[in-house]
Amino acid sequence: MNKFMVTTAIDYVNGAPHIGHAFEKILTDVLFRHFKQRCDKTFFLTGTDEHGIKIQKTAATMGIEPKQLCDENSQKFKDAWALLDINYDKFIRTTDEQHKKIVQEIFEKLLKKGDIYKHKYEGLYCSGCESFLSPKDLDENGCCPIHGKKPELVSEENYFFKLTKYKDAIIKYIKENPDFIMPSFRANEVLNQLENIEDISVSRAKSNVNWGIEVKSDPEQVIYVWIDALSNYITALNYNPNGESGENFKTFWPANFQIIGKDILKFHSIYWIAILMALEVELPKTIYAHGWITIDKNKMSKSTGNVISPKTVMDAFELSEPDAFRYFMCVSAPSGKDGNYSDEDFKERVNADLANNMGNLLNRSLNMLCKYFDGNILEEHICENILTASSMNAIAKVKAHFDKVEISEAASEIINIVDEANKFINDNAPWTLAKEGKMRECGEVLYSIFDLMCKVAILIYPYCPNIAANMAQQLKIDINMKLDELKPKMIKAGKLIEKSEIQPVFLRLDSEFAVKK
Ligand code: ME8
Repeated sequence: MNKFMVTTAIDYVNGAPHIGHAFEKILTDVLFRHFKQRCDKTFFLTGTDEHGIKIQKTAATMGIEPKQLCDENSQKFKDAWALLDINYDKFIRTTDEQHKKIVQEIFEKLLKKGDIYKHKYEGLYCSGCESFLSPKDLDENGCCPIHGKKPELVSEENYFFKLTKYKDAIIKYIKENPDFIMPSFRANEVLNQLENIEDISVSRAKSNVNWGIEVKSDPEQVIYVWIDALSNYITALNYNPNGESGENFKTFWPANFQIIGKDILKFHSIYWIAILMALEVELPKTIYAHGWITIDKNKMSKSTGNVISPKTVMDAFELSEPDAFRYFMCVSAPSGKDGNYSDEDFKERVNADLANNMGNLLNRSLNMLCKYFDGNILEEHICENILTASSMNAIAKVKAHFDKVEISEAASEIINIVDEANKFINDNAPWTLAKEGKMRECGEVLYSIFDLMCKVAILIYPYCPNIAANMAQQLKIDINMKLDELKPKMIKAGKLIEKSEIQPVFLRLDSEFAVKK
């Protein structure tokens, strides 16, 4: 693989980021950092979605201009991602001039092609989804099943996109490309939704919604959020619908993975794909839908008052680095399924995996090396054994999981070899071997732990970049190495560490809980 691109959904800026948004950005960042270890040219795109009735209304309620609300809240997302070490290459805002201009051109191109047409329409509009719903989408109370609110009856003359024209091509594409929708159990859901699709409204009358991108050839209409929002994935790369696109588009498109939540899969695997087909642009390789994070098993909502931000968790546990939170978010849900955050689970899981299991193993092994060998690895200690095989196998397993965006499952493979190494050290008791004067055997046991921990440091790096860098420093390896460079017997003979250089890898979390009960 010589290039890799990944995108996240772009978040609405009518509120501040919460741990659900953080979950998605962390999963994507971990995936990205993993593929950076396999590939030289990489691009990670994220950003904020800033137009639409919801933002217009929130700003009006606050008595400020929508742009001011967008500027303030978009910055909150950037700050949160900085706090969580989200290593994106570009942060797009749908209020960026370049984005707006290209969206207008995309719209005009589809209009000229006849894929967009004007039509008088009456429909039920959910401002939560920023979407028209059909009566069969509603629950038994006539409410939107996602937002629990009754949609508004809207009657307007709008532009429509001929989604139905692409129905058969999309069905065929999904059936012929089993990796297109991940996890695969979601593909049937999309195929079912495709059965009932209709053409979709892609503009709103300016008299009803003014916070949007104007239709160039008809300024009384604004381009309605989904065509605006979805296009971000290519406007960010400087796609040009009428001529030669920018270098980033030529290098990175199509994206390898587009990571989004399960609630917006329909928009991505149907609407977005149809738009790309209409533009005759290549399709992304995989759309991956993650599940949702609940808090203490409850849906996060402003009305329940249980929305927590990643910063709340970091502050409550006095974390100076985001590694533990990143790790927990990744392991909180099996691939594509919902996960749950609770302070107790967070604390228990990271203390067990990162402090007791991984951190202590390295720490006590390094201390023994100092105690018995003055921190030196001797030529006679260098060996291969069962742990070498397990760690080399783990690399292949981790890669295979990442190919399917099984980020939680990949973490389990890493922790499994740490467990195995803990068992190995306990079974082989280097402290007893030292007491019995079996120094070569003692050194071999310690060596095999360090050699395994080199692989662990590199494999865990995407999840816990700071912890991994600390481990790599103590093992004297380069944290930026590629996965292909991982080999048996990476540590050479010589001084590995001074006692004074040994540092704990991760301290147990024992502070106050984040959510005060
Ligand atoms: O949908 N757990 O924006 P958004 C996990 N602007 N993920 C969650 C979550 C939770 N509790 N709550 C939200 C939008 N998300 C559009 C996207 S893309 C062209 C436009 C996820 O701010 C959600 O599934 O409502 C989505 O992927 C992302 O956060 C942004 O949600």
